[in-house]
Amino acid sequence: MDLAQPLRRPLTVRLATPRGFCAGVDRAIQIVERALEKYGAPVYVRHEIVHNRHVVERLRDMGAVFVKELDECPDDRPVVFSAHGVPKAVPDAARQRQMFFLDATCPLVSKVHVEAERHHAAGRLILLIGHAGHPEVVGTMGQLPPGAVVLIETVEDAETFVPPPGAALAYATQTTLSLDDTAEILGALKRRFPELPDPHKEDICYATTNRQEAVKRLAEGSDLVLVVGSKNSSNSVRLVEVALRAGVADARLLDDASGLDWSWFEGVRTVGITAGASAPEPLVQGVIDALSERFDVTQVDDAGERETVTFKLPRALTA
Ligand code: 2E6
Ligand code: F3S
Repeated sequence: MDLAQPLRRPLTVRLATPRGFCAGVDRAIQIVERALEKYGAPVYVRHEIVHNRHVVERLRDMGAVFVKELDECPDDRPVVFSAHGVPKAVPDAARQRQMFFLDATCPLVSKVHVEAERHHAAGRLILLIGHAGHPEVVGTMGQLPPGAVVLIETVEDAETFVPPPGAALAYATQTTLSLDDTAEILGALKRRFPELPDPHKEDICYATTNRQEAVKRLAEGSDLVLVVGSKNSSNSVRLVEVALRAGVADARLLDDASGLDWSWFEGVRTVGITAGASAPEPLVQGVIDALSERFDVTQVDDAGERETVTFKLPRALTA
């Protein structure tokens, strides 16, 4: 024993299962990687492929060029659309310019697009529960003509929304919402419009659901919950909120170990760690390593179920 070293105080680290990458994120990142392999650099990517700073920086280093709009891409290089989905006008414009594009929209987002089209074709006005300005919401609204979708962000919106006389209604949701907040909004809508389908028919995806359930379990026995993820990642931000709502005294979002602030750990004996659906696992390991340097860490893995969902890559990349 090195007597010069002060004794490190004990800290229990509880790890959530499942955490980190979902099947849609894994597929989206692979699409960019394989496109770079097959077509060489540069490969253009419209919007951050997923909302994670480290993922974007790594792909940029490999030759991906991230742009906000299709106008910024040349006609003669491949372009990838992000996992969050795009308004119909985007692939339409790419086709018009005879560009080669790969659509990395998560299949579970595409499913919402198809459902929205189905409701519209059946003459229903769609209430989309989601966050204004988020690319998934922009993409889903952009599947249909203006006025076909009304955005509902809050319980107050649900209580004050006035449908056009005689309108048939349907709803759809963003895939990464808080399950509890969404249930409240849908409850408010259902009280006013009993003909709407049951609230459990929302479009929150399996990965969002599983990560929120896992973070609730984590919150129960922890003094602090850390969520590895970027600030613009909706599902990661929701994990912080869900943990706080489940009663943990403090919950923080951090991109990586460099975001740790030791003042958070005063009086903390058990810290829970999870990661958003777009956060790479090595970043979680980096946080554990940083904690292990400072504390005498005992690691406990949560016994949650592992996920087995996978999505196929576009044929252009596998042929
Ligand atoms: C696409 C759809 C849903 O901000 P958000 O949580 O939506 O996005 P990411 O990139 O952090 O997570 C993955 C994802 C992609 N979720
Ligand atoms: Fe898809 Fe859900 Fe991930 S919608 S990208 S599986 S968070």
